[in-house]
Amino acid sequence: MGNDGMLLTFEGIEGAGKTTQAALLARALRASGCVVTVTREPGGGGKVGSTLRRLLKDPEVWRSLELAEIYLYAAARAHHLESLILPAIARGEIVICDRYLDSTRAYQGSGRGRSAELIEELHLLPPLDTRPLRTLLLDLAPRVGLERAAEREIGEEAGYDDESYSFFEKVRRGFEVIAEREPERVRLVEAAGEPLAVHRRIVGLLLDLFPRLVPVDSLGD
Ligand code: Z5A
Repeated sequence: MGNDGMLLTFEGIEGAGKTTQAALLARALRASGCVVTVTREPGGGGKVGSTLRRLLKDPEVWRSLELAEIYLYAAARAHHLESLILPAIARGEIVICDRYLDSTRAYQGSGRGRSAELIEELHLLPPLDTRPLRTLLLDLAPRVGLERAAEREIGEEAGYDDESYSFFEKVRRGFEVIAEREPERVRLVEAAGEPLAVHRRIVGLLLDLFPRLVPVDSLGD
């Protein structure tokens, strides 16, 4: 298709379907001729990313952090950008990232009430000044998202699942405020319904960037 390299991100609360939708979109984009790299935060970018992910998802660790949590997410993101995202964009690839800066704004800023100014200031400095061209914000009631995540995680480490619904309501509202502030970049997607129905909504929201994009269930492969 010959698009220039770019960063697309998925955002939303836990269980909203970001990972599922990132995989479906990658399939659709590849079928249209794009080279696609799918990655996630925290955790993208090899050993440093996975080590920081383990640390940031450990309840004993994150409960003990204050402003340091913002710096740790920023450090993980800076490494992710340098080691994976920016080189892929430079090669002309479409990078799809499952969570990015808006998660820091919504979780650390709106959810935990930590300094929004610090988050913004850090993300003015290279390489953290890299912004997605388009962000798909999957919007879902926290009760539904946490039920989905709990079903999947039976027997696995649950991470944030003991957070209260009110915390996730604050996070959801934080995402909504970002979408209201930046409507051109951030597109709100109704995340209820079958995965393929959500995927078709997302394809519709990307046709201005990828006019030949076709939902995976219409590919006929
Ligand atoms: N975090 C942060 O605080 N600050 C930051 O800056 C960043 C992150 C970058 C990462 O957790 C945690 O890091 C996250 C915020 C914090 N904590 N929380 N909450 P993670 O990576 O382990 O988890 P997650 O990002 O929240 O993703 P998730 O739980 O895997 O959810 P998801 O990717 O949105 O959903 P999914 O995996 O595609 O789907 C979840 C389940 O629902 C699965 O069984 C699917 O098959 C099912 N599913 C998916 N779509 C549907 C539909 N449409 N209907 C029904 N069922 C569905």
